[in-house]
Amino acid sequence: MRLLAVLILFVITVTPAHAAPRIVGGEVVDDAGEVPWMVALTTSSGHQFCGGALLGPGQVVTAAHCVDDRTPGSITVVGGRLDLRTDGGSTSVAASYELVEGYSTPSRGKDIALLTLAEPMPYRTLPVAAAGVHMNGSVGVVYGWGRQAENDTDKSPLLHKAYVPIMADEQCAATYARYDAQAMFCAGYPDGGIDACIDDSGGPFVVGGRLAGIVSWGIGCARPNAPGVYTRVTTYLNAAS
Ligand code: 4AZ
Repeated sequence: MRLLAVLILFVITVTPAHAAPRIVGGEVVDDAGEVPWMVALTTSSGHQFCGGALLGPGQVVTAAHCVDDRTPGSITVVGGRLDLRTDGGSTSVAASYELVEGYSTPSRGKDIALLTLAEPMPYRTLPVAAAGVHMNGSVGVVYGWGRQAENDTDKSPLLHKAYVPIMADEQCAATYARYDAQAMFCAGYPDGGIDACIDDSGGPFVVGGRLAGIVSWGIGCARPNAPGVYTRVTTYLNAAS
């Protein structure tokens, strides 16, 4: 009887990360009203390569590394569409984008870009977190259409989300020599299992309904002691007052 109980517990605790590996270890977002500001960045042929969020009707925030080797006109932004197999919502090419002066690679920080859309979108925008908001230990929600496992080249056409706690700076610095607490924060579990992954980059990390982070980098996906690294948005953007 005791063995059975242990086995059942084992199955319950071990199953989610393996049987439902989305984002990695997340779940499908099925209420569009939860994420009106979520956008996908795609090529002109519709291949999704990053996420982003609407900050204004004609303004999208994403990661610098999502766009810096592309021309604005080659980036099609898709809004109002959870299932990328459909043609719901609306699309616009980027008219231009801005990077932070001195951006080079994600692990050196400044991994944020603002895109201006050729056609504004009619969706509710995502407010930016206030500077100085208490972050450590807060659980955020990360959204994306990226890989569901590190070595899984398959990705879902459905938007996924995962709940991940923000880690203390010291913990993150112990893993990543390049960690810069002004430019970044880490989120994840010591045992891994739940994380953002390839093609989730640029997507929003939301704390209390506000944009606090942008999927930026990490070592692999959902590995133990290798949390996801996010751009610390409050360093680069001001909350509207
Ligand atoms: C990437 O290569 C990437 N686990 C995104 C997120 C993370 C790692 C890599 C975080 O786009």
